[in-house]
Amino acid sequence: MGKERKENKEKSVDPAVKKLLKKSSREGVETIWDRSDGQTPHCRYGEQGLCCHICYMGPCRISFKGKGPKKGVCGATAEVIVARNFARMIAAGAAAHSDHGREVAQTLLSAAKDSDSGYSIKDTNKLKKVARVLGADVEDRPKEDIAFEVAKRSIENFGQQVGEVDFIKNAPETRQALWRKLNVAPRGIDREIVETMHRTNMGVDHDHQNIMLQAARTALADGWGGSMIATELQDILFGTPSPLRGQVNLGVLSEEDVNIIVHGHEPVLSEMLVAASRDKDLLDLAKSKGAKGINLAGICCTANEILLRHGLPIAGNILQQELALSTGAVDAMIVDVQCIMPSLPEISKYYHTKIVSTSSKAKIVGAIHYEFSERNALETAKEIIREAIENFPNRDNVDIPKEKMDLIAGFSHEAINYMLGGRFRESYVPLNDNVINGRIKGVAGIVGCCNPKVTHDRSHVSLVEELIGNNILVVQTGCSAIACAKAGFLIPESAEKHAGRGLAEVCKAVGMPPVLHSGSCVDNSRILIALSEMVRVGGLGKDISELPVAGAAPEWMSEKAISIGHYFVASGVFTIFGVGLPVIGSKTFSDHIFKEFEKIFGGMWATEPDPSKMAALIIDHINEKRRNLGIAKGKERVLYDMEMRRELEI
Ligand code: NFS
Repeated sequence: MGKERKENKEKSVDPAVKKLLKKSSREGVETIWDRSDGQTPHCRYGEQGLCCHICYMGPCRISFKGKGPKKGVCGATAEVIVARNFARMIAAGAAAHSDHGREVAQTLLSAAKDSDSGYSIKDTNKLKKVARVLGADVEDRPKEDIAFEVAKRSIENFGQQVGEVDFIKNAPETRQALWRKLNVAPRGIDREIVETMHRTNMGVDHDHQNIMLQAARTALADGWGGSMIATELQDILFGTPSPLRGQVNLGVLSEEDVNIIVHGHEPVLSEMLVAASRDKDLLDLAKSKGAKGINLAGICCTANEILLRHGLPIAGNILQQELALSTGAVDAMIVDVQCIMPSLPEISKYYHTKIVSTSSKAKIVGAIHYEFSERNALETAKEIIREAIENFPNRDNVDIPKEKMDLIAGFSHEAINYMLGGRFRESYVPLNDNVINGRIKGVAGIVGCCNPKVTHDRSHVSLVEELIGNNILVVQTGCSAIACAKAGFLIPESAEKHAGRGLAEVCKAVGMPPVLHSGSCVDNSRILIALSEMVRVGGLGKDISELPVAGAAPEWMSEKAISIGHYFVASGVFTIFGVGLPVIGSKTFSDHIFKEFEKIFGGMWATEPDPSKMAALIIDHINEKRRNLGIAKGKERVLYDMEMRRELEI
């Protein structure tokens, strides 16, 4: 792989990336692809999950070749080593998502308590809906009181020692019953993460199956806990997304405006930057420096957040963060937490960009630090934007690629409900009906990162193209959504061009694209709720595991993706990861999560690096679920009569 990768592998399918890679190379700027090449061949023990550095009697490795060691120094077998490593990835991923959720809950608490906090409650309907799930009284109470209780109860979900995380009540009854039977219903978010870290210490849990049950409880504490708290409470604070138009790719940067990129994950920061970027004094200051205005664009999941709620442009996904600087047109890149490369200040030395860190949890040597909190949010946001404006005249060596693409985003669970059922009878019934009649064969959640070990964006784009061509409706989040948006799949016209006949008919009737952008990675919780709603509406079985659905992360790299994968599997979804999985070093462990898991959870893991084979696995799985439901034979094309049209009309 290493040799092939260095010499033949295309680095990206995105022309904007290719152009800027040439520019970077000409200018002697080292990028992630250079460093990735420098790491090849990757350590095989690490790639297969067979390296153990949990204690210092090692590090140990397991080798199945010749006389190499078959056990760690302590006696740990391959399956124990792999299980501990995998569970720790899940705990780390769950911690990242959940800490994000905690910040949001604390922001909601400030908004409820303190009218000067700079944050307020934007979506009262959502507030009431969430409050009801949490068992809070909503009648005749000021919204601040309800919000206070929602925030407090959400914060308690983190430290709770017994009981159950509240939002698992959003899952179908049968699924909740299974979790209780297996003893994996999460008690408290922090508790499950801590217990996984304890159990995977040297000398504690030595049963790979038992470790994976706790890992499931931890992942569920993420998907149905921390991530869901992040999504639901962000909707309350910043508004529930509904479909809107936007633009994507590095061509959204402007020669005439002050370009500010906001990069990271938490909208608590980006929402304030959006507000500050519209400040009249700052706009005047920008003009006084020779700029036309202020252009705020995003990278990574923060990009998805500001797109979904404000229609602001996305400059790119994770692998484009360094290249954005290479355009020479970014006056400041403002970062908070997660997926931020430590190389940014180094690259900024070649250009004029200021890298601004804002979280006490995430400082970078070489960046300017502006501490950001709910208390000083707007003022800090304005100061940072002022830095960017002052930097505008220092631009030099500007070369912005022309590539940019339109997209529609904002398909929250609520928006899908409304879009399909209309204002007066919001419902998933039309979706289920179209799945039952075979126009839509099934639904696939295609999510996750990009990874320089494989061609950037290629697997996302080719997998999604094949799925929609086979009448599978695709729901997306994270960097995968950005990849497919750049390829032009997220506009309604793409139904005509790329979707199969049945799916195209539905898209046309509703006016939606065949690929629905649902948000950032914490918004994968929206997909969990959508799946639960499909079960609740009826006709497709009693549990998520019976639905003709699947999930995939074709270019994953982050521990967060592993946590997402595991909570989808533990929720009953067949989930495939591309690139590779650090588990294949143990056949016993791989068989457990690739095969035996289906009998335990009704969902299982798979790994397949080839996007076309991945598509085939998803299509086969969906067809099998359709056969089990007795809906395998989709009706031949039926011309719409008036009643069917009404059903599909908004
Ligand atoms: Ni998700 Fe968002 Fe992208 Fe991967 Fe990183 S930005 S939280 S982890 S790389 S999809």
